[in-house]
Amino acid sequence: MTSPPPELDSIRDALLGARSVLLTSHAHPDGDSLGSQLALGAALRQLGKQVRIIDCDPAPDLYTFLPDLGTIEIADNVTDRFDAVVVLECSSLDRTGLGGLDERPLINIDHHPGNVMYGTLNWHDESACACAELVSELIDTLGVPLTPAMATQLYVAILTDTGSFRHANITPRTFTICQKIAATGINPTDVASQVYNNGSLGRLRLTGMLLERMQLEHVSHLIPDVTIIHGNRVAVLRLNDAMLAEAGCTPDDIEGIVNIPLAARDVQAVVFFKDTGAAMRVSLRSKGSVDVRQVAVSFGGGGHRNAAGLTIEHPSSETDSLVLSRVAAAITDSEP
Ligand SMILES: [Mn+2]
Repeated sequence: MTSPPPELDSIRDALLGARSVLLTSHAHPDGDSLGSQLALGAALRQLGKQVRIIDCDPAPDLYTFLPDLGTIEIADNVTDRFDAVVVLECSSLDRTGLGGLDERPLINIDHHPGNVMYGTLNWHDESACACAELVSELIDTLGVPLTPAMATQLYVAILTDTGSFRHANITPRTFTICQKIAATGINPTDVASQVYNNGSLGRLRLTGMLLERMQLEHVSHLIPDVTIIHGNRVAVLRLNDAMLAEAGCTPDDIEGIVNIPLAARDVQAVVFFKDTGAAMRVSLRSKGSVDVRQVAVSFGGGGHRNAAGLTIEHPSSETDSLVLSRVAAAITDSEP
């Protein structure tokens, strides 16, 4: 276990001294952003703070079961004044998609590589498996005991951000926090069932369609000067609105499907192209030391080494090929 970072005390003092607090997180919320905001919000409310949570996008339907999800407001802009603003899970302020945050006292709490330290106070810890790990320590430091609702929120964040305890950055701290979560009496099996066994039939149909049409690329085909045949290292999934309609799905139903091809031993990386009409959203996943974050960053995106994303404003077959060749290069680079 590492000792508490000095930032934690400053952040605690800033929050204890504030009467009104705004919490926000990134666009296209995920389990970690939602769980982290809701649990910290609940803790601050217990301390008598006036708390508002404002995100620019609504939560995916999957998370409807999260306690107090309805307290999150959706807006593009913040006009009211707050004594403190906490930005969770964002490597830069523009990730919030929220205007009007610029001149406020900002507390930046994040675990993404490449955080640009935009806050007045910054707590950036890449070793955390989820932002919720940091939030959980903050709640502890604030002296607020975990309620079952907060425990559920934090558990969903950790469960989803670690891909059900499979990804990197799972440390003794992760299990210490999960021990505290389980000690509140919540049933982790029930929570996991809500997250993973609660999808629509449309999602199941869509999964079948995506896998049926999956392309498997040979690294040697993607990088002309590589002569060794590396096998089916890159799995490529492509989604468009017509497929969503045919399967009877909403874009919410896609969450998590990108990880499925990693189940095959040969596959080292997944590229998921989502044609959203105007821009192309691309999700990248990889195994081990294959760094797809660098690929995402080269297109103005970001994320983690094994899970990253980017948006291509003017998609074309050339940009698609460029993404694939850079992913192939990331695989080649990862090999000794
Ligand atoms: Mn996260």
